[in-house]
Amino acid sequence: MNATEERITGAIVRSYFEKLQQHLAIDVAIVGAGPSGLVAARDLARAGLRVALFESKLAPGGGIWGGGMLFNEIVVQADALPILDDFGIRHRPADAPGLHTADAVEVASGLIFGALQAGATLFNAIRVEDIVFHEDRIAGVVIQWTPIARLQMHVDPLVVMARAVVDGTGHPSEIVAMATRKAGVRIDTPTGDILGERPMWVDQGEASTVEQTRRLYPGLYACGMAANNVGGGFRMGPIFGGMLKSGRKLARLIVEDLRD
Ligand code: 48F
Repeated sequence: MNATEERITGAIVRSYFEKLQQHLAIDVAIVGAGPSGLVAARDLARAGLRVALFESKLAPGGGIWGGGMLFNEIVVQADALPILDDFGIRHRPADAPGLHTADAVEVASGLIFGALQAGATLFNAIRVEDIVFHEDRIAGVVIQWTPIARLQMHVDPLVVMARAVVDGTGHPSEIVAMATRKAGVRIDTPTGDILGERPMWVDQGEASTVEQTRRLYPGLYACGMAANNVGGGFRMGPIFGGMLKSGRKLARLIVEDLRD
């Protein structure tokens, strides 16, 4: 016995469960491994926090891979280039002042690699289907395998507790929606609820994505398009400086909050 086949399976099972066990109670749970969540994960892990990303799809990277309408190039503004440089991702000046392009596949794979190398852990094909609500704070995430959710199998989920939960789910801001609809909390917006994304206006959308990146309720934060949707910002299409800067800002805020 102890054939190679058995050893391979044993190695995977032991190694995966060790990883999972180390992340049952963490500092930061980031829901969605798009550009903003990946940048935040890297900065948070570098600050010494225990960080896990939960991504419902098999491949992390969110909306980066397809560039603009499947032309796999993205645009990044000059002021966000230091973040790409930090990850070692290449870029080129575009034929337009202040704008640069980068290969979408290099950006997606580079952000994923950079986040993991910094010490963040990524659980893919796992969907966050609910939040944990304890004594007026968001205290964790309820997780389930994506295929189980898709097949609508009647299987109870498991829970990961976290000091900070980040909605990085993009346009739908699913996690903040769970907080307002299911927990009935008033979040930090003028109405206490999600304001909803407005049509395209690139400059406004880019600025508001970063502005709206903040703590919305004790234990609950949003970044990227989720933050923009919550705050009623305009959409912006395949330009990514705002997403990258949102991730960096979010990490700074959480590091400050968790230090208290
Ligand atoms: O949308 P997404 O890429 O996040 P982002 O960081 O970046 C937005 C840009 O890609 C792009 C843009 C604006 O025009 O510049 O849209 O805001 O990635 C969100 C990720 O969250 C995952 C989803 O599969 C995607 O990879 N996700 C969504 N809901 C869940 C989830 C969930 N409930 N559980 C786990 N992952």
